[in-house]
Amino acid sequence: MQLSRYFLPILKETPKEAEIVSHRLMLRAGMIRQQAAGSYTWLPLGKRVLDKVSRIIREEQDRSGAIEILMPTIQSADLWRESGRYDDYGKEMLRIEDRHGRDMLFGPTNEEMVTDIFRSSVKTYKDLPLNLYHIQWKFRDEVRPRFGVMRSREFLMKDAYSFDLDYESARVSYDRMFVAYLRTFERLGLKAIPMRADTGPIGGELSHEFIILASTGESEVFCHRDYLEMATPAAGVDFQNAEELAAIVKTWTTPYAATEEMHDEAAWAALPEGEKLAARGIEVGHIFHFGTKYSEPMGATVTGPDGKDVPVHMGSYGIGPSRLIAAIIEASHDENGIIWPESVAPFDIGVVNMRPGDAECDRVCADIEAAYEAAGRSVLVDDSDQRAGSKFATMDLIGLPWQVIVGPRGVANGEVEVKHRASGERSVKPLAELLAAAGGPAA
Ligand code: 5CA
Repeated sequence: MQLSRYFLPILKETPKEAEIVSHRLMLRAGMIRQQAAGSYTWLPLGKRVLDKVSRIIREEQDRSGAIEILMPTIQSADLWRESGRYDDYGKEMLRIEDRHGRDMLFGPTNEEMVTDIFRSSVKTYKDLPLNLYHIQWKFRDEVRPRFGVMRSREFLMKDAYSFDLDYESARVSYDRMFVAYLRTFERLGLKAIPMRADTGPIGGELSHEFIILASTGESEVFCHRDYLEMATPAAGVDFQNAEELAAIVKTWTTPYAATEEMHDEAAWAALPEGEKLAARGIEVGHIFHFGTKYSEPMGATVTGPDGKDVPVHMGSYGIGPSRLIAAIIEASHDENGIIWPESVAPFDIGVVNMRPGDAECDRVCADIEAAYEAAGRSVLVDDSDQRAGSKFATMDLIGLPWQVIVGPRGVANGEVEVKHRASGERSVKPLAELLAAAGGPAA
């Protein structure tokens, strides 16, 4: 992609309204644009990251056996009257009336709708377990939308819903998502710590929040230092093996970890001082087991092996891809800009053409782009006529993992300069070597 043909509205000034670094950098790097309080357009650079994050989430959901659907954003109030949540949900719910005077709402979550889908087609325990998920926009009329996409009113959520015959099998479904979440966050370059959490308006008695430690986090959290060193389950984990899943969950829930609402002062006091980690954190995922809270009032039953009809046991599992992007930036940036983990970078490589219009420089940039694109790696070529300093600043700001600098003197010698954004290391490479390495690491 040539920058001259792209849409990358970089801001030179630091936006005053942005209180935290991720919000500032997302605005400055032309990733998002505010449309109204708590609502954002995803500009091309931001959209690429959002798609990459969603793809990783999707791959790990699929690997665990969950099945993707897509439910509408606008829901009928009648479903929520059945569960009793229509009145309970309060002002956070955006209520809408259609032309026939019917009460509708913009979905803040989908427990009722998915329960309705389930009850209309699943009748027997033989079709269980089942886990349906979607990645869809939600709206919550937050009292205080803030920090950009970290706490917005319209935001993207991956929400999965599990259905099981009884409590024991529902626990296995919970463990399956728990393990899928550990893998998902690791692939996003994050260290997420599962913490016992309050269930709020979703309900139920068992719940974990997945928390990224960051000084700008909204929650106060308390955990054992051991979490910082724990190894994430490998890709080969067997999601059909209940014992294997339970063992992983046990390892990850045994050391102390709790959010402020669930904090146990006595258990905390019993920990040796050097093992305590009290910090602030960002909630990037939240999983719930709530049994028959929705299936019972909504009549979502299955016929069990004994021929009796029983309400299904359910859980729900949320991740916020839009919030995650802000969390990744909070965890990975420096004074010059964003430092993307390779797995979610909007482009893999940024090429800086130091003299656009120079036939040799243009040709070398085009060759690099073609070689890497052919190997499935994306390239953004800065072919603008900005000053060199401004081009370097833009590359650092948008945080692509690798930068390749193409100037007339180097090109005359058959060389380019390669910079690794995270370490800042630079090296001069023969062009032939760089082209040969397409498909492998760029340096
Ligand atoms: N139905 C359940 C699980 S599917 C649910 O709604 N859970 S939740 O309320 O905890 O939200 C799930 C995830 O969505 C959160 O962990 C967070 O990552 C994201 N999220 C929630 N509210 C917002 C918001 N206002 N802005 C951005 N992301 C949000």
